[in-house]
Amino acid sequence: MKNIDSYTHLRGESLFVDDIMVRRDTLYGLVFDSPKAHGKIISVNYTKAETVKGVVKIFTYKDIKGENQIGGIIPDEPLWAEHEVHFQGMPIAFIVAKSEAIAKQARALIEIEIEELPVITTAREAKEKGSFINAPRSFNLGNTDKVFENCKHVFSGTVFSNGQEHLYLETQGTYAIPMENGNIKVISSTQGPTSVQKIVAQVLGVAMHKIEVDVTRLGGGFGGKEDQATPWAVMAAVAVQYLKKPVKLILNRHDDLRMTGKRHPYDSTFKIGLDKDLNILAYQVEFLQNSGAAADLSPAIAERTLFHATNSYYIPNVNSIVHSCKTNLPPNTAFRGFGGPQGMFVIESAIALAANNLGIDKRIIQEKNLLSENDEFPYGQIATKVEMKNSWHTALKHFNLEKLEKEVEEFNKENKRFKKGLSLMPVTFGISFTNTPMNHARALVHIYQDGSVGVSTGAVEMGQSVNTKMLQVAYETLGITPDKVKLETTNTTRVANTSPTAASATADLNGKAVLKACKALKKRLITVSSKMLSERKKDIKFEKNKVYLKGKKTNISWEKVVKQAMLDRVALTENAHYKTPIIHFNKTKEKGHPFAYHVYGTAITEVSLDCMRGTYEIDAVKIVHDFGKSMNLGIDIGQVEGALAQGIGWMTLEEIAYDKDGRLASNTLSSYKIPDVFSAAKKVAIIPLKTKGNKMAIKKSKAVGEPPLMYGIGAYFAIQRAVKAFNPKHKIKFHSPFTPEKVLMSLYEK
Ligand code: MTE
Ligand code: LUZ
Ligand code: MOS
Repeated sequence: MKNIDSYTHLRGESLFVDDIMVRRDTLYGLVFDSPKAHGKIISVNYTKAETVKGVVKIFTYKDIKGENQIGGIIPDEPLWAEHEVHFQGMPIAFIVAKSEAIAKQARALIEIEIEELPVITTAREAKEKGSFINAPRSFNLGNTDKVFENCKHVFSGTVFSNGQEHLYLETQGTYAIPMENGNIKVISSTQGPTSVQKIVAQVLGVAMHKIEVDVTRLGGGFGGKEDQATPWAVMAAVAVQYLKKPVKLILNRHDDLRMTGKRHPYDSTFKIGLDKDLNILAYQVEFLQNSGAAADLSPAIAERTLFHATNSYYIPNVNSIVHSCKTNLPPNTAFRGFGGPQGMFVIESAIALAANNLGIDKRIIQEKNLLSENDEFPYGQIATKVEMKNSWHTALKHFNLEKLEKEVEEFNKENKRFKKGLSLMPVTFGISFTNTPMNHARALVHIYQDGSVGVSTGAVEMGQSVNTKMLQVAYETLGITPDKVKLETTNTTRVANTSPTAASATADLNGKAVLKACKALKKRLITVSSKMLSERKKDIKFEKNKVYLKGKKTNISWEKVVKQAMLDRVALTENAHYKTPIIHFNKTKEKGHPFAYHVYGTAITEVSLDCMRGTYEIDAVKIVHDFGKSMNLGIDIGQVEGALAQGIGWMTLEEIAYDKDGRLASNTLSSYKIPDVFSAAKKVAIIPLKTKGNKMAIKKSKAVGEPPLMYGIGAYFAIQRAVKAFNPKHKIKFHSPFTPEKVLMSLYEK
């Protein structure tokens, strides 16, 4: 089944926040933000700005009726700065005017005096100065200290991975509308409608039921709208509360790039110990997460880094620790993989260093240590239904790795200016919010009296096609045709208290709720049909809008049954709740069973390097991926392709640069390079791994949104191999992205 949005997308008819019809009295907002990364606000003079014709009001923290607080996990983030600023781009005031152009004019006239304080931009510096968001977390298994002493080989090193801009095509935005009695409707481009509702209520000082949040779809989120869609919605709502007029705020790309957080840069150090047979016996790692100026989702992201610190390997002795370091950058936030990629890059680097120093292929160490059935993760979960080795060996065989390796070797022998490199990247990613209480969802399903169906869930459509999957679950379960089902907008008055659309778990959680609701409705309608036919319930089935008796089509249609149900006064609405069974986690012991299941896969990456220019091409990425039993392979393959491009971009091109004053230097698309058609892999082959699927996944179709991003890590190591083939003296480093500039330096390093 095609993505149900493809028709309107192609015709430009899909609605995003900026496409919503606005009321005639709508006002437009613009954020005034801090020009300095750290300091005390001495004075702000709004007088000149306020006199600009068309400016209605400039809002500051003084206009807040409730709390000036938007922190989700830790209450450490004001909506608008009061007496201090902590990053460049930190919101200070909100200009509301008759048009955005007027608001822009006014913004330029605001005068601010700041007494500057020392600026921290790196995690390492923050750690040295003792600047942290919260206490560190540590996951441990076995006894590393003792085991390192007995290791034949021990290597240690440092790893840096940079941040990443989400670059959703639709920037952050909201449209807030006053209803009657002080109620406000907030249309938002958010992954978390309930968090928007909750924080709006908290800042306005009103009850949550006064705030209705509605989301049609997002022009991409990628984690960037899990928490950071909230402030804009809140600002507009504060203005609506005061002015009683609709207020619209769509960030322009410059404001969005400057004011919002990104993927967290990580500074890490590791020590890895192997025995003579290349078994990894011990692994010690310290992660310094550059959290930015407020917590945002950093503590949860730090936690997931620890969960994925050993990636797809079984290591019996692990000592891992993560510090969330407070710096003067915009608060960094969720980004596809949620700290997992950062953790995996470090273990892959550790293995690459060991292999390099031992003069062997990285693949040998990887293969030797792959996760097996019943292995214990450092967080206590026992790995079951493990598909790691299956995906690895399938990839080796299906794509004939031996031949590929020989070809690369021969190519490198024959060519001087061009070199090729190969790498393998295994991925093991846990599915579930690591915070157990978040793993629940609801669905509200109406069957209308003409037999058509409306489905509401807590899932937000952001391009990942979750609505298509929800529709598939509904029509297949009810036994009707897809055209009978409509997916409604995500709305807090229809489905309340939802978790954000995140953690790749949305289709599982909401889909299971849809399944439950539809099963309950079908049961009632089977009862109605059994009366109509005077036959036993268990002999009746619905299929494609027809009633079947003992496998034979009857002359009774779905519509007829629904009509009869109305006459019999049968409830044609169902509201179902689903919570993931089994999972639990003890944060004191740092042990438990946090994931419903894991997703596995292996990627082979082939690159060609131009050793004169330092430029490279990704020739091919060949993937064997564990989809479980995919319920929509077209959509799922699309997710793998998109995530892969994003992962390769993070590892190779996308270079976030803040200067020492905390100013975003890469603040345009001419200074921040995102993957394009030239940098995309020339060939991408994706083979679904044959498995029995997993019952914890919706229709045994495993979550797919985030795991494939980490295949992109393979690009780093493939390029590294090609560099090494040209310049054996090159001392390998782990500092991503591996931009052509860095590659060129490495090629001619002595
Ligand atoms: N795909 C598209 N097209 N756009 C997006 O914003 N977000 C990703 C992934 N795939 C995203 C996407 C992220 S970060 C997550 S967590 C999942 O989708 C969320 O959706 P799911 O839980 O339905 O997989
Ligand atoms: N968000 C969250 C996430 O709150 N918890 C998670 O575990 C998570 N994982 C991936 C992406 N977003
Ligand atoms: Mo995705 S980082 O869970 O929004």
